[in-house]
Amino acid sequence: MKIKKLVVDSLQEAVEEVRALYGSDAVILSTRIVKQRVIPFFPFPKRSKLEITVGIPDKEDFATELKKEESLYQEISRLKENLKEVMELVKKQKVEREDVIRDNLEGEYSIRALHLMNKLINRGVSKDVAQRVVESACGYDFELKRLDLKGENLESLMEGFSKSLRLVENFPEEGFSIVALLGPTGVGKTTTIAKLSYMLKAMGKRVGLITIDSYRVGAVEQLRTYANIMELPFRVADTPYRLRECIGELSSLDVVMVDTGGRSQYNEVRMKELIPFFAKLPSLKAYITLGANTEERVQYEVIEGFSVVEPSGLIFTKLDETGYFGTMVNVAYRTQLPILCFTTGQRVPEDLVMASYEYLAKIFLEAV
Ligand SMILES: Nc1nc2c(ncn2[C@@H]2O[C@H](COP(=O)(O)OP(=O)(O)OP(=O)(O)O)[C@@H](O)[C@H]2O)c(=O)[nH]1
Ligand SMILES: [Mg+2]
Repeated sequence: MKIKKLVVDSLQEAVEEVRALYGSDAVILSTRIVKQRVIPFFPFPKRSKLEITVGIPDKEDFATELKKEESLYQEISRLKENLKEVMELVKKQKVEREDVIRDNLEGEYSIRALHLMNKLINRGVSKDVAQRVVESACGYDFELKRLDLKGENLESLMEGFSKSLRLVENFPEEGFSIVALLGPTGVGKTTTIAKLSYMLKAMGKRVGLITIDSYRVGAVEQLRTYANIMELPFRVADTPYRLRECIGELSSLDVVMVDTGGRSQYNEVRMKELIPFFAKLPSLKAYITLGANTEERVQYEVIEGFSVVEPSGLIFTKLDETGYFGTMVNVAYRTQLPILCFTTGQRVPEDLVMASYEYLAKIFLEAV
């Protein structure tokens, strides 16, 4: 922008002159009253005039601006092109993966069966597990001379899962049971206990809550709040002895849910702390709680770490935070631990789904 100064008689004149001289883009930046000699070189008389400072936008400014914008657009379209290439690559890789399976197994399975296998693989199920699941839903088709799915995708997947994965069948158990949730920090143990307690109460079961988590600030209050809302008896047990006392106090109920503090599987001391709490506790069902969005390798480490207490099964939380449900299938298949339930969001009590082969099949077929 160029700056010019003009001396005029009035503001009205200034506006007109600026417009006439520099066009409509020019702007008056400031004004100042100055005294000017009426006759040049004679000190007197003097009269008041208006000095104005005018800003005139450079023609080049606009051009540079335009150029900048143009290069920005070019950059965006270049990025778009790159993104397109990446997407193409991903698609190609998928097809290549499919081809690998086709090459290896084409002679053995029908196209339908291979297609279902690929659906599983693309959502993170390992090849060997996917093959095992689909194979167990297949029968030999003499016409095709290949293994073919016995039913439609949904029924086949349900059958395949039912033959390869275990689910907890009798929850809650008949009579008195203690249900403890163990797992890493923040996976959703306390929230899941609240959801399960609500469900059990709605089923007409008498439920009590105990927390042994006096480690984290606010942990006791978190569970106490849920207990108050649901009007359930609540106890805090900070020692293994006190836990047994609390269980004794609540033994006339059907289910006692025990919440534990989250801990890292790498912290051996914190892991071993769990042993005296749960060792030789009759009617105990301990469930390892895993985030479905956690890397598969880490999930095995978590299971190994928390197996200081004999696990009765697995709970998968935060299904709403991943699209790769295959990890859960791999973990449940390889450990052969039964799945109790899934959680699908933060809402208590809504976001809880008890494990079923139908639900598992549906999430892979995007039918939920
Ligand atoms: N998106 C999502 N968030 C969840 C789910 N379940 C629990 N959360 C959230 O995860 C956070 C931790 O939940 P908590 O229940 O306190 O987890 P925790 O395992 O008891 O945590 P610690 O006791 O500290 O180990 C909270 O913000 C929950 O609302 C779920 O299924 N999906
Ligand atoms: Mg907790």
